Amino acid sequence: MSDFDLIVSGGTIATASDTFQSDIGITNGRIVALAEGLNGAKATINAAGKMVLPGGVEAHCHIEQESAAGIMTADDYRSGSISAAFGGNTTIIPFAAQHRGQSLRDVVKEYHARAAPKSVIDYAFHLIISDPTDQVLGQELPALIMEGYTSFKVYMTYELLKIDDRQMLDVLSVARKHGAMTMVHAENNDVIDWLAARLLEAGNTAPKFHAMSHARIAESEASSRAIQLARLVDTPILIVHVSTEEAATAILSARNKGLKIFGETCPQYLFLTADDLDRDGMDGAKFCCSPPPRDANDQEAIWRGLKNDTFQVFSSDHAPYRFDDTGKLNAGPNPTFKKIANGVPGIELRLPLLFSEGVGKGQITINEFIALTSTNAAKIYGLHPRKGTIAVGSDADIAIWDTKREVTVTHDMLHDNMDYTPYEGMQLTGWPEIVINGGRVIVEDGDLQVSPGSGRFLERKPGHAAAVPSGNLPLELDPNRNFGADIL
Ligand code: DUC
Ligand code: ZN
Ligand code: ZN
Repeated sequence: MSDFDLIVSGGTIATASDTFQSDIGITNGRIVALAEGLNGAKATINAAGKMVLPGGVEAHCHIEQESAAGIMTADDYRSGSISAAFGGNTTIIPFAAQHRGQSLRDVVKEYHARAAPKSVIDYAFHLIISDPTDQVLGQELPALIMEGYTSFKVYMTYELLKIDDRQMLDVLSVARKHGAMTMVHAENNDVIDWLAARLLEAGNTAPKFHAMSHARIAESEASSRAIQLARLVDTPILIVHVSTEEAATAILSARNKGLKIFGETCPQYLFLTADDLDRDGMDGAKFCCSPPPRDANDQEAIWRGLKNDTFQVFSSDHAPYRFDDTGKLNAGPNPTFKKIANGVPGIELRLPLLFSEGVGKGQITINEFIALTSTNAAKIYGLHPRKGTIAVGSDADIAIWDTKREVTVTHDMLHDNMDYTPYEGMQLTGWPEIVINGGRVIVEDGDLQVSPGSGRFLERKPGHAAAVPSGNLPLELDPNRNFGADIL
């Protein structure tokens, strides 16, 4: 009789903290042994000469989600999860997005119906709260947190999604009371609208003006404000998709005061700039996302932030809108920058981009890479240690990488349902070749090995947000930190 269902033998394992040689013994979807010289399995994968890493946890992606303007993403749970899997991911946490007037409970039900028959990898949902009514704040949200929907995103911009500061305080206090994590899209809506109105009045309609209207001040002001609101309520927040040096500095300085402020950034802020929005004709629309890509100085600051613990999470913010009338050009072939669907794809390239340009070029270590792309997200969103590491007892979620493989990125090689990639032509070194989720080999030999619907929904427990380590100093060092907490 075999001891194990599967052994991964001979590889070099790396986690967020260690790099070591070991075989991995897998039974019933979990890692049950880490030792050299394991044998006795129904199947063995020889990983000699390869790096064996925890599968990626993609914690910010928009899949089968309608935008507030009613545009559906190009990827559904089938293509989105398959593309994620080919990119070395074993868990996705997309959004179940509430639009105004909708019951959160109904939204969650709908997203389960979308994901369950189609996802090929494990998944959880963050909620998007755009309508924090008394019913939502008093009943639906607390009940959903208790049922395991323990993270949600709020928007400080987008006319149809944004909440005001008072509503933000309400949401944060529910998060505090029930132990949930709040993700914040931090951009000042009035600044953006004011600038956009003036640009349009002057006839400046091209995609590049999207970047101008989303001024960096809009992001840094809103980030600082969100930090102060979180400080007032005394609850953690995570500021998503940070693009500027100023916003990164605000996060790091809050962390250095011991506040539980977390930061996320994305490939578009390392590898694209505002100049990409100024490509010929409407091509710049392919690069319109919010916040927009910035400049070389910001790119450097974002790299620094990945190294110095400003950012704990590196996500794709995969928001796939095709370059046609179903997506980017939904409002016609020549829309003003205000009418271009916001978002860029990146779910399959997130890990190869950061591996090649970060680990390969000495910007970050392999262990930092794993922390940023898997372990920290699993911790912050309540999935660790089941997800995000290679350890006895964890799910067997593993990506086996050929760290020497050279790849020239073309859209054709990707598995999403898009018609372009912003990273076309980039030369990358290192690629995930075999991907295992819950002990199932899901990608091997360039092929998908499992059926849609075989991914599992991941239940989470509330309270994890309070347990996540905070910034660099002990909490007591900020004397004002608890202001307001006692009245909530
Ligand atoms: N901005 C968001 O806030 N969400 C999706 C994509 C984008 O560009
Ligand atoms: Zn956002
Ligand atoms: Zn997003």
